[in-house]
Amino acid sequence: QQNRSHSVAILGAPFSKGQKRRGVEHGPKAIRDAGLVERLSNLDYPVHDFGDLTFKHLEKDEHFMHVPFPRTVGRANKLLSGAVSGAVGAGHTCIMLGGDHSLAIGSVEGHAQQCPDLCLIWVDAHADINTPLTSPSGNLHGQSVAFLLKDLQNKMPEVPGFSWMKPFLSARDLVYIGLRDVDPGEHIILKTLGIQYFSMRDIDRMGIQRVMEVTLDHLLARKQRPIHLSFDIDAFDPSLAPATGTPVNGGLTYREGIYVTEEIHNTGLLSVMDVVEVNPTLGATPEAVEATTSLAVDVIASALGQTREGAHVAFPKIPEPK
Ligand code: EXY
Ligand code: MN
Ligand code: MN
Ligand code: MN
Repeated sequence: QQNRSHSVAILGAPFSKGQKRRGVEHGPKAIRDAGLVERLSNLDYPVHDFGDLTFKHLEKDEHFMHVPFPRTVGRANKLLSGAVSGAVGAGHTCIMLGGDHSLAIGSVEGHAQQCPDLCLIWVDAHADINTPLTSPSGNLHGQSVAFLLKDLQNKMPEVPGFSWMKPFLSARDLVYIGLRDVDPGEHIILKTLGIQYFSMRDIDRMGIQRVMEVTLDHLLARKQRPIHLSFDIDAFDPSLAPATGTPVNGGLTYREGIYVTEEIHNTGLLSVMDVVEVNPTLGATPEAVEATTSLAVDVIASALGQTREGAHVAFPKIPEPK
C-alpha cells in the first residue's frame, strides 16, 4: 500500500463555541496527555506537533436567529482553515484535534484549498447537516456539513462570520458512517440530496466490512483522491466514549471503529483527519475520561497505520545473535 505523505502534523483546536457546553476545548490537551505523540512515534513517519491555535474571544457576538456565537465560530474556522491549508500544503498528513465539530467547517475548507477534489467521510452518531432553518438547537456543531455543501447553497441564510467562505463540496463526495440520531430536517436533506449514508442499522445489516467496501467504492472508484476523515468520538458507543457532549446509545463497537480507520489507512489516501467532541470535563469518573481519550489515540494511530497484526517498523527483520 502507498503512503500519501511521510510526515504527520498535529494541530490542536481548543474551541467549544459551536455548542453551549464548555469543556470540549480541553480535548486537544487531554488527547495529547493520553500519549498521542509517543504512540505515533511507533509508526513510520516524523511527527510535527504544531501545538494549539489561539482563538480570540469576541465581546460582541449576538445570536443569528437562534444560532449562538456565529461570528466567534466563523472566525475560529477561518483561522483553522489557514492552518490546515498550510499543513497540507507543506506536505503533511494533518490530524486536527478538537474542539467541537463546528471546526470541521474550517478544517475541510482549508484542506480543499490544497486538494479541491477531496472526498469526505463523516463518522458520527449525528449528521451535522442542519441549516439554521432546520436546527432544533441552533448549535453550529450540528450544522457543519450544511456550510460545506454546494447543493445546499440556496437553502442557507447568510450567517454572520462566514462571508470568508463559499460552499465547495458536492453531495456525492460525502459518506456518513454511524448515524443514529438524525433530526427530521436533516433526514429530508439527506434524502433530497441523495447522500450516501450508513446508519447503525445499516451496519447491523451489512456488517462493517461491506459498509467500508461500498463507502470507498462510492468515493474512489471513479478516481483516487485525498480523503478527509471527520471523526466525531460520539460515533462510538457511549460505553466506550462516555466523555462527550451528545452521547447516543447503540454506537460503533471498538472493533467496528478501528476497522473503519484501518480501511481508510489502507487506501493510502488519508490527507486530513479531525478528531472532535472529546470533552474531558464530562466523564463521570477519571476512568471514563481516560477511556475516551485513549480511544481517540487508538483511532488516530489506526488511521495512520497502526495495525492489529503488528506494525513492522521497529523490527524490519528478525534479530540474529552475533
Ligand atoms: N442534531 C442535533 C442538533 O443539530 O442540535 C444534535 C447535534 C449534535 C452534534 C454532534 C457533535 O455531532
Ligand atoms: Mn459531529
Ligand atoms: Mn456527533
Ligand atoms: Mn502504512
